[in-house]
Amino acid sequence: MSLSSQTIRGLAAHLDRAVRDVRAIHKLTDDHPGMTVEDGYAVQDALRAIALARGERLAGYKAGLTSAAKMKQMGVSVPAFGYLTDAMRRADGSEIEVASLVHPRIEPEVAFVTKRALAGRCDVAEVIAATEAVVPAIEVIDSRFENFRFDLPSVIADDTSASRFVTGGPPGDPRTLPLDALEVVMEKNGVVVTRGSSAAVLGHPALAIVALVEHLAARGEELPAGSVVMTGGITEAVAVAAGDRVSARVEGLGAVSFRFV
Ligand code: OOG
Ligand code: MG
Repeated sequence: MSLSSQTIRGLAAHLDRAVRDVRAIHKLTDDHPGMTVEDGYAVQDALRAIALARGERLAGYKAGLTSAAKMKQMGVSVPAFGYLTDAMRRADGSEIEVASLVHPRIEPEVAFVTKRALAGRCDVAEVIAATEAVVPAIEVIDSRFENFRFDLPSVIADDTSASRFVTGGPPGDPRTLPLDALEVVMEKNGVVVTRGSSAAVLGHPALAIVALVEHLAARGEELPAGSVVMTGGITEAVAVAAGDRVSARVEGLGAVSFRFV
């Protein structure tokens, strides 16, 4: 850790203001070149504390940069984790206002909903046993940094670009689905924009949860029952604008769709 606790709180407030003002800022390492990944998570924790103090509730967590397509697109080569609050959630079929976002992009994901807490070291079988359902999802990411450019400490501080998430259905049973081989198709205005397989996420999306739980354990936290976990973009993310209708279909799982206005 290289930053003082005062600087960490200041950077979290700076990021929170950027979200509220819908304004892009310099990536944090421009002003704090010695910032580490640990500093990034400390800023993220402070940002989460601001959101919770405002009355937002923790809805779950996200793993990001878990597929080769995403790592290549963003120039970052290790996964990163973030939190999700109820204020980021939008219903399937709803409308999302582009004016509330800086430069939104969408990515298709498989989301897990947990029914039992997970803590410490676990494996894929334990993740599946603790999972209530898997659902098709689209994450709307919106980096607070200019030109959607960042490095690992900066994107971690920025809650890994989390901004909105939408889950669809019907919910699938993780015990019977081939979770490591689900075909995924994402469309924008009726045209296929990306396609891929859930295998793109670390070979098996439950492995993103194994890594998340290990990350939480190292910080003295667990993954609570009832969490939504976004396991990471299966394909590269795609920019969206007002008027776009978007959807993602996951083989064996159904679909999720909504509109940007
Ligand atoms: C960072 C967040 C990545 C994912 O699913 O890979 C992410 C970003 O690309 O802005 O959410
Ligand atoms: Mg994502």
